[in-house]
Order: sequence, then structure tokens, then C-alpha cells
Amino acid sequence: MRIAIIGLPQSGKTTIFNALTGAHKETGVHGTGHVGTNVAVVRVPDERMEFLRQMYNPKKFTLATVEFIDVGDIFAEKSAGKPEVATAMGLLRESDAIIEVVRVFKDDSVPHPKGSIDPQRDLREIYSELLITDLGIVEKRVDRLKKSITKPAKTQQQDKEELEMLLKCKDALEKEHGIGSVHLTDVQKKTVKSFCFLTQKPRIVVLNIGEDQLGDKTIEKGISDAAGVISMCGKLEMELEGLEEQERGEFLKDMGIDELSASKLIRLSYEILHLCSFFTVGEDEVRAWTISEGDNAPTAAGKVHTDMARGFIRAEVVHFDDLKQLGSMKDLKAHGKLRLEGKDYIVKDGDIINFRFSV
Ligand SMILES: Nc1nc2c(ncn2[C@@H]2O[C@H](COP(=O)(O)OP(=O)(O)OP(=O)(O)O)[C@@H](O)[C@H]2O)c(=O)[nH]1
Ligand SMILES: [Mg+2]
Repeated sequence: MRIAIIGLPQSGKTTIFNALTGAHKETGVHGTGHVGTNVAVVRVPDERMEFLRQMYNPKKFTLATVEFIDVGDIFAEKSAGKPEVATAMGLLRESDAIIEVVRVFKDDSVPHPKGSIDPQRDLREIYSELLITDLGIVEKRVDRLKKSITKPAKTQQQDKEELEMLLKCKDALEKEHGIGSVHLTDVQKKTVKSFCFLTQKPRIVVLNIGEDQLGDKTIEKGISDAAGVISMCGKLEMELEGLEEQERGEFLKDMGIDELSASKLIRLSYEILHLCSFFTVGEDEVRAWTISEGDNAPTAAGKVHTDMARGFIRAEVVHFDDLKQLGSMKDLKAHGKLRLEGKDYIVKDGDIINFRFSV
């Protein structure tokens, strides 16, 4: 899973990136117009995995991971035409979800590019950049298709259908509606996917608040056009990254923060992307895997190894909750909690699976 961080210049994107990933990228030094992509991989915290680690004491312990990308000010006017922007844009388009960082903190020493603090306005501004980017992609493709359609060719029918779909998207974008809102047939949905449109991605708003605004419930009010909203104090949480775990825990308690935003954000991302986890266990390795809700057993097997999907015979499944309750695989068997599942089995969050396969 890849999540891209965007936002207006100097809104705290890199600060939030550091807070989420424990990276130490320089903040505040670039001023407006900084482009340059920061990338970091973060392990997905999961208490269930800790339990499994204790139980199996494996040689290898592998948590699921999420990649965070701070793409810099790719929408700033000054950035236009820079080669780094094209790279950053590519990464943004390949992302599964977008975090929009919006400045709420007050600090006279950090000038706001718009001159005042106004989260709603900034969000509209960011969204219009997403709309414009998508519109640019649509228009380019529409022009090409219009040209190719005038020449008779084998693919003409397909081109006509694509053009029809894109004109629908264009119409929506011009009315400032995201492509996610366009009604499409199943075939069109497949075609549209390949364009990686930005307004089709789930968006999470991160309100970057100051320390003095912690606990202010009114801040999130009126921010509703996203899949989720989180407020966090980027600067504070970035500094907390440097503390020992115990020290950090105490500090958080003192500040009235119940959980670091990184965990909250990852959980929210799983929710909005409809992802879940299953586990494979053994003395060699205990490992968490990420799949989509509704994936069947062979699809899950394919995450582990393509051979396992190809030669899938059956899945031996227990649920983590049962293992935790009964304490051992032996007891699970005795209580009839070990199930043999076939190709149609829909994997559930927290399943522990051993795949049987032959190739
Ligand atoms: N007071 C205060 N300052 C903050 C906070 N978050 C970020 N800043 C400051 O705001 C400035 C910009 O932060 P960055 O994280 O570099 O912002 P950015 O969006 O990455 O900036 P560009 O990449 O240049 O657009 C820095 O001086 C930060 O220290 C905060 O919560 N409170
Ligand atoms: Mg930055």
C-alpha cells in the first residue's frame, strides 16, 4: 500500500511525513516551491502479531508495510516543468490513497502562502489542483482518440467506447466533480482504472494543528468531503519520534494524546481501502499479509507465492481470536476450530492460514 502526502506549500507536509515515518527530512528550509520526493516504508503495528511472535518465537518476524511519500510542492506554479515534478506526479498517480495536509497551526514565523489560516479554502484549493490534473490527462487522451477515430482501424470500436467514457469524465471534471462520482459500467470502470486519476483516490485530510489546539473538538467541524479526517500536531509528534518508548508513552499521556497518529492513520487507511490482514505462522517465520476484503483463499495464497495460487488445493484455517482464547493449535484441533476451506472461501481479517498446494 502506498499513501502520498500532498498539500499547499509550508503546510507541514514534510513535518507530518517525518512524524509518520520516523524519518529526519529537513523541514521549513525550502520555502515555497520545493519539490523532491521523500519516501519511507513503515511497519504496520498489530498487537495480534506481537502475540504470535511470543507464541512461535520465529526466526523471522515480518509485519505488513505501508509506503508513505511526501511529493513536495508539485502543484506550485514554480514547480511547473521541473523533471522532479514528473517523477513525483508518477508516484502520486500510482498511490492507493492521498493524505491532504492542511495547515491549522498558527505561527507568525511561518508565512501561509494565502496569507491567512483557512482550512476549508485550502482544501478546495488542493482539490481543484487534483481536478485540473485529471482534466489535463483526459483532454490529452480525448484529442488523440478523436484523431485516431478519423482513420479506419481495427480498434476503432474500442476507441469510440473509450472516448465516450472520457467525455463523461471530462464533463464531470468541468463541473468540479471528481471522477469517483461518475457513473460507469463495469467495462468502463476497468478502462478508467488504467488512467490512475487523482480524483478517484480515497482522500484523508490531516489537519496540522499547533500544540495549543490539541483537544479542540471544533477544529474538525465542517471538514467532510474526504473519506476521513484526523487532526494531529505534526511538529510535536515529529519530536516525539526521537524519544524512548516509555518516555514517549508518558509524554503522550501528559499531552492528552491517546495514540500516535501514525497508527491511527494506518488503521483508517485500511478501513477506507477495505483492506484486511491474514497471518502465516511457524517457527521459521510469522508474517502478516494484506489483502482486500472479499478476497478468496487462492487470491490470498497468491500473495504468499504465485505457485500457491496456481496449485491451490485447500486452506487450513484457524482464527486468531480462537488461538488466543484456546492457547495452542493442538487445543484448536481438539475443539474443532481448525477448518479446511476450498477455493471459494472468503478470507477474514485475523485468519491464520496454512495453504496446501501442489505444482
Ligand atoms: N508552530 C508550528 N510550526 C509547524 C508545525 N508543523 C510544521 N511547522 C513549521 O512549518 C514550516 C514548514 O514545515 P514543512 O514540514 O517543511 O512544510 P512543507 O509543507 O513540507 O513545506 P514545503 O515542502 O516547503 O512546501 C517549518 O518551519 C515547520 O517547523 C506545527 O504544528 N506548529
Ligand atoms: Mg516539504
